[in-house]
Amino acid sequence: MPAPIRILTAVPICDGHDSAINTINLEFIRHGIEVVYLGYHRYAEDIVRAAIQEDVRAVGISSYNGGHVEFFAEVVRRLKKRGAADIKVFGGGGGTITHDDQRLMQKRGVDKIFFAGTSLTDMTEWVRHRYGKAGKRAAGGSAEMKLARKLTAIEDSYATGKRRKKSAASKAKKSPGTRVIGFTGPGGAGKTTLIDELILRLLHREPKVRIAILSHDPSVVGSGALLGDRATMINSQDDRVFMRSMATRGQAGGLSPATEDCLRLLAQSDFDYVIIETVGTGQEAMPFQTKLVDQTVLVMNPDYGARLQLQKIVMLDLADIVVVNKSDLDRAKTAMSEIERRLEGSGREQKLLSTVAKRHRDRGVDKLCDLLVREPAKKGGRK
Ligand code: B12
Repeated sequence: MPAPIRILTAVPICDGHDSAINTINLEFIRHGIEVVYLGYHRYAEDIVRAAIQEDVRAVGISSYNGGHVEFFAEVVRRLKKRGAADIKVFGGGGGTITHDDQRLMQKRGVDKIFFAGTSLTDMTEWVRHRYGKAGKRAAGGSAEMKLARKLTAIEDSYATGKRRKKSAASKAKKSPGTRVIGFTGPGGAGKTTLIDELILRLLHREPKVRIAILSHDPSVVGSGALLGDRATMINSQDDRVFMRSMATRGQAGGLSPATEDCLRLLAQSDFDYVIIETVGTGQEAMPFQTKLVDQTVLVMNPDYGARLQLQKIVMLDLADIVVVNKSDLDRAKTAMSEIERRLEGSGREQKLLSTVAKRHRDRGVDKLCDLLVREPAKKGGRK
């Protein structure tokens, strides 16, 4: 099996027309493509950084509010400047991009523009044909680009069944200054928003901090996946954050077959924090069965049903910290006291916090951040 094609899609700055790209994303993933969706109202630089970190074959831009000739060309120019000219740029914008514009855009390095009336099938076929094989990679590149390519090599070696024998380096322990934090919990609990708020705090607290995020989304029928966490993680689109989105590629339990190797690589790299987020998990999930993870956080929604449900959630026995997010909801107080009683039975010292991650400057998120920051002794002298 060849590894799935990975592309990144986005809508430019000052443009909120996302309905076209949402439709196109779904068609792509139904045909086996993994789409990292960055969202709308995005800067050229955010698109370029994400494309390099995600090591995608191409960037698809959907543009309706004008300025497309300059914007597409700016993305091409910045990719080239960063040594990533092998990442191609294509896109569309029905009633806005003209044929004359297209000619100009192609002169400036844009691969292809699709016009109104093109069928979803034709666009998908074109992408599969044009980007089906990895193009020639430019030699060299930044440390970030090299890391991104190594992650792709690991993922692809699993996808193609050619998983390499673990080298001594891959078995090596993580870097002593790196703290690895695992986040899990059911879908809709607000894990991604909570992590993004934590990243914001870490970036403010530690001016030189470097953070990696390994974020997972489920693969769907036909092996494509919509990797959409970047669209929520606005604060994490920063030069000090290296984010990689992974599809589960058929594995149950919240992570991908390649996760452990990818996590190990990140934990051996020069990051202060590595944050790993599972897909929305079920009651039986125990995703962090690796010594690489230092702390685990279970994020819950107050609406989990009857108290009896809590007895069935395995992670309530295993998590170091349990967070009841969305604690502005009516049921939050009851949830806190029911979960507190449930944790008493685990026989472990666990912390319980309530947060409202969507609220700016939420005190609960501040407290969680305090619990997660490295103690000075563990800093490893990197700064
Ligand atoms: C739907 C729509 C809206 C919706 C958007 C909903 C949403 N969440 O997306 C609403 C009503 C909110 C809206 C608002 C506005 N809109 Co409006 N909108 C449209 C409309 C009618 C359709 C766009 C669309 O989604 N088409 C559906 C897609 C699937 O089809 P398509 O556009 O033909 O695209 C084809 C290809 O281009 C390709 N494609 C498109 N993108 C991509 C990306 C990739 C990667 C690929 C491979 C292919 C591809 O796919 C299709 C294949 O057939 C267009 C008019 C038009 N006919 O284009 C105006 C239009 C884009 N809007 C316009 C304007 C002015 C606005 C507003 C500024 C109005 C206002 N004053 O408030 C706001 C701005 C909103 C914002 N925040 O940016 C203008 C833009 C004019 C310009 N650039 O000069 C247009 C052209 C209408 C017009 N003729 O005046 N809009």
